[in-house]
Amino acid sequence: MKIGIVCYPTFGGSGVVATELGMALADNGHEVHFITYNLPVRLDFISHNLHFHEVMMEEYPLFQYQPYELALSTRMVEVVQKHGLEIVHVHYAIPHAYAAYMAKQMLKEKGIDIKVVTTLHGTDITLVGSHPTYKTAVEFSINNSDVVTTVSKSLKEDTLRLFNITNDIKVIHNFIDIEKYDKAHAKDCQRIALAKPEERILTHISNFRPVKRIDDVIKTFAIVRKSIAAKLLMVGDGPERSMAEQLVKDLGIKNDVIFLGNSSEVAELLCYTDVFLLPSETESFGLAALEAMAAEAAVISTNTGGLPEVNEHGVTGYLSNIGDVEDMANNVLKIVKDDATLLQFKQNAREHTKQFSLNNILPVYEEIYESLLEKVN
Ligand code: GMT
Repeated sequence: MKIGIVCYPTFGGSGVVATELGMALADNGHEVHFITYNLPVRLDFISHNLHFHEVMMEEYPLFQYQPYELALSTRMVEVVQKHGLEIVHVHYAIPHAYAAYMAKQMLKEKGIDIKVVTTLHGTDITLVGSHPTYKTAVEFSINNSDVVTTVSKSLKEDTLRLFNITNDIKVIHNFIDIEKYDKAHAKDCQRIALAKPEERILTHISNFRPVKRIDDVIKTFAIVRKSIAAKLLMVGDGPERSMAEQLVKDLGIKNDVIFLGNSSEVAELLCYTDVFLLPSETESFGLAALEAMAAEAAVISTNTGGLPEVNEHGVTGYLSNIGDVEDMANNVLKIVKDDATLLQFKQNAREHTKQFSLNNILPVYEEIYESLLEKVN
């Protein structure tokens, strides 16, 4: 099949899922075309099956805001026509689903019936999409996509609760290529470079936005640090980073917290991790937690959104109420109290990820594309 993928090419989860999906589809023999404003950060190869088309913006003094949707839909029309794409799969509704709808209408005038699959990822529904500024357009583009998917049951419920949805919504959980994490494990994991043998390693990875509650990561670690020797790895960057660095200083734990910035070597960094912290305010799925679990890390998270679908309480880690840093710290201590308990949680976490393996989820997307094309023929 010839498939276009539209996503944010950054470190955010929706871009990661879209990129991993595109690479897996190309690996499976499909022709995949990424249509984005930059090369996606996780795109680690370009093959004869994998293509990248940059969305170019034209500056003009009249524009206070650049009309990105126009540039994107124009580029989609060009790429679909030039390469004979059959499907465009957009990740994150804003503005991608809207731009895809416009492209579909423009192509219809040229006698081309392009099918649009929209995958909703989270904040495009919960924090941003349902805001009155965007709600009407988001609702319209969801209802006018050929297929709509959400990355968790919880996000489907949120979508139905927040919008007037007339379209069917399929739940397709996010996935990971588990083997990638095997390879990282097989390499010599140089744990000693970051922590002493007796120290436990806690990790947080995100885009450091307020929704991630970075201060709770640090407060949880500060409580844990009072009882045991440990290091905290902070991976990522974003608006809350300077607040986080200041809080670390204020709490007197500067020597035990390492800020590593953005990294595309996530599997390699996670191979050090004992416990992954994700105390988010809301999380439609929590891909970062799943990646950590694949690398054999236990997960301490909040119990919001789709997190209970990923992190099994008392098995792969623990779930706490939002903001309950005492509970989160106690849960960390329960897990790391001895090597045998820690090992059990780590093994459970790894085992649990198998149901989210790429090999299980990829055929589900392929079936959706195939059924859309059967409707055309
Ligand atoms: O919140 C992020 O880290 C980025 C955001 C995105 O759209 O890039 O993530 C959302 O999509 C991810 C992939 O489906 C999910 O794993 C995240 O839970 C979701 N974030 C939120 O719902 C806050």
